[in-house]
Amino acid sequence: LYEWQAIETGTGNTEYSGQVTLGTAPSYTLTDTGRGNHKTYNLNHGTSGTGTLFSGSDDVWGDGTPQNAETAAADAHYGAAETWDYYKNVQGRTGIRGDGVGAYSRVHYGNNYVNAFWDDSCFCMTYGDGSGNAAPLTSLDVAAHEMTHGVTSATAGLVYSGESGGLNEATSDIMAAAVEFYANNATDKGDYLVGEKIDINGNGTPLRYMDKPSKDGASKDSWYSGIGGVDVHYSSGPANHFFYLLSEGSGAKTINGVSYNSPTSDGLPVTGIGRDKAALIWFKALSTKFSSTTNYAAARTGTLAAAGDLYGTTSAEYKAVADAWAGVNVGS
Ligand code: ASN
Ligand code: ZN
Repeated sequence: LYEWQAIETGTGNTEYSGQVTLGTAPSYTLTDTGRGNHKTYNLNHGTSGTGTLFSGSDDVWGDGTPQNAETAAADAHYGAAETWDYYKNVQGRTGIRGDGVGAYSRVHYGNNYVNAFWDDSCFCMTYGDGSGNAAPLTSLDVAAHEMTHGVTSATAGLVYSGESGGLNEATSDIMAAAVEFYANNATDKGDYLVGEKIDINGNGTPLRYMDKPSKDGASKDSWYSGIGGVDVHYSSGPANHFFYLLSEGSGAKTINGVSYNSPTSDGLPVTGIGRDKAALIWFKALSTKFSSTTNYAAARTGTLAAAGDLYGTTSAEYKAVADAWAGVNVGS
């Protein structure tokens, strides 16, 4: 009869995702009335409070350059909207807590701040402007990564240290890839790279690679006893690798112009089931099987249970989950 839709009247000239439409409120603020009133604020180099809600005399935001203060806001607002839409339309979850309530974003945090972060206490995410205040950390995958930390807190609550910390980080990378493919943005196409747009290394390389995590020089490709002692942004590697293998399978492949090669630790091939099914399995495991202390062995059990619920225990999907975990040295 009637489908309620987000109202998108704004035009965002983003730095990383080209020209996009934005959800705004009349005459005019960055308040996404179709998505839980998610708002975007300008910290203007401050480090506390909410700063100032972005407002303007027209409904055009940013000019695509970091010199224009609205540009980072347009990127952040767009990233929040795509993440909202992904969780709502694909995973059936409305809002980070599943209660329909929007979070908020803060951009232009501090000076030369080369990071972005989610904070449960403000239910908000924050973005630095990067090195020289010139490379904001506001790309779509970073936005989805940070907001997913909020989703993880509201669901499994994976403790942010040891193996559960690696799984927490991997969950953010996995869902960031899922959101990026879902958004299908012509300027920032879906990939299994993390942070490829923000040039955080200054040489064009991404922050992380999901097909072969060790390509970043620090992440682990496979589980080993003692991986719990590694920084969570690197102990995430086996789970990111698992997700790539489950989605795309082992071996060489080019997707949206990016070449991947994903060898398994056991040398056995994995046949992928596609990223849409893989993300459904991961999110179902996160939201109904994992707990705060889930480790790699338990993540295997939980994702197998999720695959069994979704596709049956005799399905090709169930077998692929087992094969992909074996490919990163988890399981029997
Ligand atoms: N950007 C980092 C992350 O989301 C912030 C942190 O260390 N938690 O992982
Ligand atoms: Zn993170």
